[in-house]
Amino acid sequence: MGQGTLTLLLWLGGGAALAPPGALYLGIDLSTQSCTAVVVDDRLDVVHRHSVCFDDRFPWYGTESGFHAGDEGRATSPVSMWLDGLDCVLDELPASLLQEVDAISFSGQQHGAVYWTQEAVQLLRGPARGEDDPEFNPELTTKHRMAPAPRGLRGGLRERLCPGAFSLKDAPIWADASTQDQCDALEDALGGPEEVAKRTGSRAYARFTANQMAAVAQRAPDVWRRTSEVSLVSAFGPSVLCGAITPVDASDSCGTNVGMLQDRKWGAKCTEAYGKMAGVGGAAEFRKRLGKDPVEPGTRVGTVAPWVAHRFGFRSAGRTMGQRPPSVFVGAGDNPSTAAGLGLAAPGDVALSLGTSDTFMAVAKTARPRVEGHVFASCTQPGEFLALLCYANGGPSRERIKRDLLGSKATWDEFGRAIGRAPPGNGGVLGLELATPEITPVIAKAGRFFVDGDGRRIRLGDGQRDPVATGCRAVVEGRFLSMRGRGAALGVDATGGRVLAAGGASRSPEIMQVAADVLGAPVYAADVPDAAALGAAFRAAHGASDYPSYDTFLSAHGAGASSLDVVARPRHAHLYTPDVVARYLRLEDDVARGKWGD
Ligand code: XUL
Repeated sequence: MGQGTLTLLLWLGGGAALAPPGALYLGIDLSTQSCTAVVVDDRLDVVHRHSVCFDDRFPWYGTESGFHAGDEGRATSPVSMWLDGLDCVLDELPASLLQEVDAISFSGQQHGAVYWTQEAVQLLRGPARGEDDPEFNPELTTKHRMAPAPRGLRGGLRERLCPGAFSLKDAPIWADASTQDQCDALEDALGGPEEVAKRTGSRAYARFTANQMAAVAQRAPDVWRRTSEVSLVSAFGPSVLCGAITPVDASDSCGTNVGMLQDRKWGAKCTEAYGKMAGVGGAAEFRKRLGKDPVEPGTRVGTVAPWVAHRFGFRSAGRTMGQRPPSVFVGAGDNPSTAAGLGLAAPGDVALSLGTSDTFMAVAKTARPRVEGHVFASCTQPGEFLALLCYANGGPSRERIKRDLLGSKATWDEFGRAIGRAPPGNGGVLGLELATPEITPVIAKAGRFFVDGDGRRIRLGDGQRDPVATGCRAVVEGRFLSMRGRGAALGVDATGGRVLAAGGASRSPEIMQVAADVLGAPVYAADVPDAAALGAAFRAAHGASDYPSYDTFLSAHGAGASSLDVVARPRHAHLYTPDVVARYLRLEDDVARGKWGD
């Protein structure tokens, strides 16, 4: 009996229902660099994927890797660019698929947020029946977006919502490092970094949303005054589709420093501390802007609004008898959503995501928050957790060493071949490449830091036989050595388990071999590169099902971790001893403590 027949029988039989036959589920990832949609069918097989890269499609916004780096560590993305990305992705999905979509969920870059005005509620709601608004031209498609839309061109998400719905046109994002003062004030108010970590899952981090909000209040009183509510990116997408501001999930609320890890509400003590910061105007003012308390994973937060359904061709109530618009399930941060897409569930398995930022994570039944790293609520299993290390210098640092050593036109294949030329263990040479300031550990400035096997500082080119190979291998080995050393304390440990890899760099066999050797476990790769969007599609399908457990839901469909292929097995693990790991952590710590000078 084929899987399809089985699905149908189980569904008709009325047991723990698999997804209804013919149903489609849409996952959308609003990430730093792109907006990506993945559609899965009732067997959770991917039937379509589509991605819009912000820099390439909307060059007039002038972003690099999807954001603007400003002074003093600031980093923002234009909200209107996110709306254009969402608009394009939905507009370019085949209409025949959108018509069959039953449920939708989102993944969003963590920590970033949009600032809504009072007017947003009205603008989001749109015309009641979707089609009756003469002001807006529903025929306008994203084909028009091959160039900047002329002023007054109506019809798209941006034209409807910008500028009126937002008090801040450039949203602070996770790459922002400018709010250390707010972080210090929070830690002082609560009694130190450990206290903040115990409550919120992380010590105060500059990129976390509440610190960003307090900084906006201080720097731009007018913006703060006009802000009625703030939504994390993972709640922004659902709000646009539902035509109403929808709540955030408990996992993403843990990326704010004001969401409580254990009781999953906005925390009163933190709110009080923020309320006292310059410009905020008191705890009540701060609390008001956080909106509704976070909700548990799997919560249905609404249905697609009539005007959105009309614009993109989703099913809409009232057009045909008995037709229901797609349900929208609460979004989640991109890292938890990636874990969901990889089906990360078994103890011992860790997820390795190598994108703009590099992350290393594992699920946990109990939380062990520490001063370094993060613990978030799980986005799939109420009551469980996800421990995570995040490095800001993922893709950008590999990109920089590749460009500097191999030239601006060098491909990732050439980078891989260079790694392959240097021996595993790199003759003792260790390296740290920082294209931007780092968050794990916190390092305030970019730079290139290399030591030889005796811990002496070296410069690439001074005496190595093949400095290009040594440099490329050092940077890749270094990241995994750091993850192994720092992850163990947080409970993210691959030994004896598996490494489930995702993200751009997971496509390089050489990088994956280094991961297997250094982390000491076989590496499995998801055959879908867009694990965060896939996780969102899986979560939507699970939300629409009556399976209580996400993991049983995935395994009933033969999806998730069990379906991944092994891409590298440890071959040289014995070379990466605890001593090598300790040497690497020392290198990072020395740089973090400023021992390398300027
Ligand atoms: C996680 C973090 C990044 C962003 C990237 O804490 O800051 O991984 O989620 O989108």
